Amino acid sequence: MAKGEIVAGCLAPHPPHLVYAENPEQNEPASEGGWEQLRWGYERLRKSLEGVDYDVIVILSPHWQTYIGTHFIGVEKCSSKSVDPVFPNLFRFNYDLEIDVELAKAIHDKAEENGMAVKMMNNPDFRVDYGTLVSCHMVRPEWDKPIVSISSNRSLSYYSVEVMQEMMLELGRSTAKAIEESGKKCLLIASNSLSHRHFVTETNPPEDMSKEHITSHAMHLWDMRMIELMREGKSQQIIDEMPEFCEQAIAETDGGAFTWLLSALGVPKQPAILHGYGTIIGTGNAIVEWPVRNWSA
Ligand code: 2X7
Ligand code: FE2
Repeated sequence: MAKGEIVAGCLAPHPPHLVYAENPEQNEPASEGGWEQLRWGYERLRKSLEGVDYDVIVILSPHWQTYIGTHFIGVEKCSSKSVDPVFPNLFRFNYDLEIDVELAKAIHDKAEENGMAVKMMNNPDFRVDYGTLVSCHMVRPEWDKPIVSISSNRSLSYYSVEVMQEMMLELGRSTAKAIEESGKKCLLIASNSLSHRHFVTETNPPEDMSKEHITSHAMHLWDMRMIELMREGKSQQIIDEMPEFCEQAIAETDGGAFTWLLSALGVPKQPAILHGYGTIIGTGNAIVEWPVRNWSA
């Protein structure tokens, strides 16, 4: 069997506003658009992935929070309605998706072999979190690929950012190894915003772009710093600066997804491609791709 591979890694943020603004048939609320800068960024990412052959999407979302270990959905078909608890006015999304349980179990087993606390989630009534749904929809609205859904172990809240980093670095290595052994071609997604300080009131309508901006200059500076490091291929420096970034920018990287992604990609020195940046209710969001398929061995 040929070795499996990661065809690309993506930073793909999940504010429900993006799906709301797209007006897909799965979502109940209707909008007049909004957040075009980011939606055009997603368009560029989809264009870049057009024609790339892959079998499965592997995604880690900070909105499936687990406190004892990392969990993996172990149910083959998930179908229900997801309502965002904070923005039920924007996101009431009907989904019907397939899980690659075989690959999920392979990553689970590899992580366990390497000393991590892990669990397969076998509840058939489990509601898939909106972070996973939004990022997957924006990257691949056709919903024609199975996914592997990985929880965010809240080791940062329970222990410290350093513990979170160590665990996500190991989970990333285990993910890469399991993928290699599976023979499958995978697209990896870290589903998170960058700076994450948001406004506490909503405009009317929510898509009024005359009110949308970053919450503070400090958040802007942090986002730009992180994006420049990605564009320069300085992944190790990103990992080294992650504790300050998480603390000072209240960054959503606290869920571990970004560290996991960089680790699974082998802490790349190759430059990432920025497809778009924009704010959503004051938070900073970047759509970034690491086109691993184009890198020579
Ligand atoms: O989950 C989110 C987010 N990360 C950022 C902004 C707004 C809503 O939801
Ligand atoms: Fe979020």
